[in-house]
Amino acid sequence: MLSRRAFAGLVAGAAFAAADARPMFAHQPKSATVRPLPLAARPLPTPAQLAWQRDEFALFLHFGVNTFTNREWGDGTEDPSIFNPSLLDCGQWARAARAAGARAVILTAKHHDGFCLWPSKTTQHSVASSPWRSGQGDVVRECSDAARAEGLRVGLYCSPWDRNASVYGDSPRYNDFYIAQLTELLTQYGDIAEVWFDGANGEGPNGRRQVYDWPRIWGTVRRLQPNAVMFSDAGPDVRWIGNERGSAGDPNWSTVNPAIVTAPGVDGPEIIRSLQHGDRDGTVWRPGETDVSIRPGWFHHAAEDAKVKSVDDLVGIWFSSVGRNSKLLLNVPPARDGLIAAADVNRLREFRSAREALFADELTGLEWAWRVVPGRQLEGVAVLPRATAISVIRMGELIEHGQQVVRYRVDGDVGHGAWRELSRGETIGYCKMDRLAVPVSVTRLRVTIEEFLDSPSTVLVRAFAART
Ligand code: FUL
Repeated sequence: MLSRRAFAGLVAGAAFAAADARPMFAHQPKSATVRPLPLAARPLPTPAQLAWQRDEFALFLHFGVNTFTNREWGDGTEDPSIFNPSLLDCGQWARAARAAGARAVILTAKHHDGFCLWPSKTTQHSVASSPWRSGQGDVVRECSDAARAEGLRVGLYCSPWDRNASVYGDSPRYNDFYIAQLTELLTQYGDIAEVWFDGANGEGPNGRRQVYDWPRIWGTVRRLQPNAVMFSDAGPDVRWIGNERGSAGDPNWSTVNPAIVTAPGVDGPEIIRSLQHGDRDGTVWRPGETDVSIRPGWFHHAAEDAKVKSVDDLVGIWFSSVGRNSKLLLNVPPARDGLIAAADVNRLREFRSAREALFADELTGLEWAWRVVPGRQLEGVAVLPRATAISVIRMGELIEHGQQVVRYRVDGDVGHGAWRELSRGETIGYCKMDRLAVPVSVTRLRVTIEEFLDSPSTVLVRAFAART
């Protein structure tokens, strides 16, 4: 029988735990076990992917000429003179992000209109041609400096689809152009944590058809920012979650079969399934990022100021993204004056308060006693100091050692040894959160890992009491 806070896995009946078991949750003590982990032949995250996942929550900032034209997709013919965010204060963006509990921001350095928020040498279609700061300004610089000053990591979105570039569609020339833009972004603005490649392309049948040189593009990012993760439908490091509603698949594997989604911007039911759920037997570690806007649109439109998502909606998204082994990238678009509107700033603050309330009363110090039960299942039981109404259960695998849990169940002792099922699910990964519709008062908790792949690594279980 294994008895420790976090259980160790089992291989051929032998107990083990990770030698370097880093606690997933800061307050929990390091596992005392020192026996080396016999790593199964399963994909594992890189340090950059681990850091990305541990951020849990990042803010997306859609800002550019669309902010001034009131559009979602610009066509590249915008006059740069319309870009004049007279009160622009990236410190306000960064403070709002930090106050919301985000650990990174991702800025649209270039959207599909091709307008660059930095003074790129590759094009006239940029802030340098605008009246803002007399053409001397650089939003990428101000935003990245402000974010770092608030302790946030920086990511950049640079749209491959470019409706302004005259060389777009002349594939070799545009690939050179795009690589030159990425090179500017990845060499002049310090450490970049994430590079975001969206898959949109609205060129019609007579449109310009660009063949992107993805191996070269990805190779350039790897060379210039080796610690950055690259996001796209096809990764290579982080995959799109397959919708823009804030809903990760359930189950959600961080592993994928790389033969299913091979390039950004390709559609189809099997592709969306793989993006949503990952692939249990996938050979590549490519966790899903859930991007969703706090408003109906990605860019700020004054007409949507009253349509900012409610706190309940945002909390629901928290559970269907972070709570389903994904990471939340919540878009909060700055307005024309260069500031995030008060409605959004306030909502972000309320969202944080709502999360703090949900997770305020953690049952700390629970001792989990783990044992093997017939049928290759593992069961952990913890006795609560007193009967407590449980409202949320948060579990996490030590994903440094891969994702292993296929199915689990959580029961509570509702009195005199009567077990009642509280939740069940498929996959845990970095984080699985189950919110009980009605809090249940229990004296003991029991977690059963009903099925795992080859060798489950440490699973940490946290329980939160309902606020009375
Ligand atoms: C999509 C774009 O077309 C949208 O405008 C937005 O940027 C979204 C996050 O990605 O591909």
